Amino acid sequence: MQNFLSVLNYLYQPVSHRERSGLKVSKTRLLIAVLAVVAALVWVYALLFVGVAPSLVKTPVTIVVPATSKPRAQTEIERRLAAITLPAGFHIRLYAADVAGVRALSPGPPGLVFAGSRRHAGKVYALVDADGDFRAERIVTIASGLNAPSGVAYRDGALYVAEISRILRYDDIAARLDNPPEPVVVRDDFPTDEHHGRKFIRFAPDGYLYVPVGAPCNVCLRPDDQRFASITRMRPDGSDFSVFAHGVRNTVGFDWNPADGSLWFTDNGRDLLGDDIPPDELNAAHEEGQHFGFPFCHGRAHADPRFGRFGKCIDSEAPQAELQPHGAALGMRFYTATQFPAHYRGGIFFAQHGSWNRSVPVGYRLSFVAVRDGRAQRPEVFAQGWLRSANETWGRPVDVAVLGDGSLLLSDDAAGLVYRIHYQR
Ligand SMILES: [Ca+2]
Ligand SMILES: [Ca+2]
Repeated sequence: MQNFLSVLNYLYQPVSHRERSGLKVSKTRLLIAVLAVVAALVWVYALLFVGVAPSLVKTPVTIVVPATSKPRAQTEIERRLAAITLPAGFHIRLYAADVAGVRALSPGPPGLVFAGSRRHAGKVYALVDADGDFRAERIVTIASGLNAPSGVAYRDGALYVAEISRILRYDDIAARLDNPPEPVVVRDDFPTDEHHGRKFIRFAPDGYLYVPVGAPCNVCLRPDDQRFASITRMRPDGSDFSVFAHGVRNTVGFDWNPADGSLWFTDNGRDLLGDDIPPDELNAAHEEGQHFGFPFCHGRAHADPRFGRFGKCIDSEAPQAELQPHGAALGMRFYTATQFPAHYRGGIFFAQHGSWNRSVPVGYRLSFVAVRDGRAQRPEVFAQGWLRSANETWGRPVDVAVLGDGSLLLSDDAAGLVYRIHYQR
């Protein structure tokens, strides 16, 4: 600090004084000192106000995917899928290939599944299985050039698409796959922040469209706009907008419990507290206005080291289940069909996209948690094998959907593939 003050003093002296002061500071040393000060200020700012700091431990996971348009590559994918482990009686097959960056899934009329995509793809797809063999023979691009159109929700003939700051609607879409209409802008006033800005959307049983707004940071407090770190909802035409749930860092998957109508959602835990805290969460909201803890409290009882003094864990809704830290729990669905054995009915399948900053990678799998009497039971791994070693994966599960026959679809944005899981003993 003394050196820093000396340098400042030197800089503010007239040149003639510098020459007289005898303080010898080479240009290189001065530059290093100034850079060090700037770096320190950025660090302090990041810690205090944004809540980010460089990760101390990081193992990059390489994604190795064969080009899927070649028949030989599809044979290779089938071979890899044969190595995915599942409970006895379950099978996983390729449902759709060449679906670049595929994210959320929303089944439409029979034989039609709509899909959003991540930023670089910018596309909305229709996966067409016209012949009913549970393999989409045609991938139609309904829209392209959109801003991270991650979320899609089909309802009453129309497809709703969520960009980062807009909700769009494509009317009569099933009949116009090859001639899609210009979209109607339902709302265009969501925050434009890209950090946690990608939106998973769905229609609730009550007909409202639910739209989350993630925290625009790793961890931060944004009292200036109560929409941040929330789940909002609106009528399909965009009216009657309100915040439904507070204190939600970043949910990328939710569904309603058919048993009691409660809203269940995954939430990704904050980063940079180490490999094993805090957990990701599975939450249940039973009424409007509940607070789920972020950024004060993570999991059931992890007070945030910086924001914990602004709110207590006991004053927020505890998660139904704590999930693997850094596993990145994303899309989830209640299993409401009957094809799968009784153990799975009424429970939740959820995708774990996989860690990006853990010393040993975790996730890259599909998990399940039974729900009994409105309570989540212990989570269990359902399908795994995409992560082939400590630093190589060939896929990253994103979203799940239940097809009309009771089988399960699973999207994979890294591989650009959609899989189908069915049960047959
Ligand atoms: Ca087909
Ligand atoms: Ca929470």
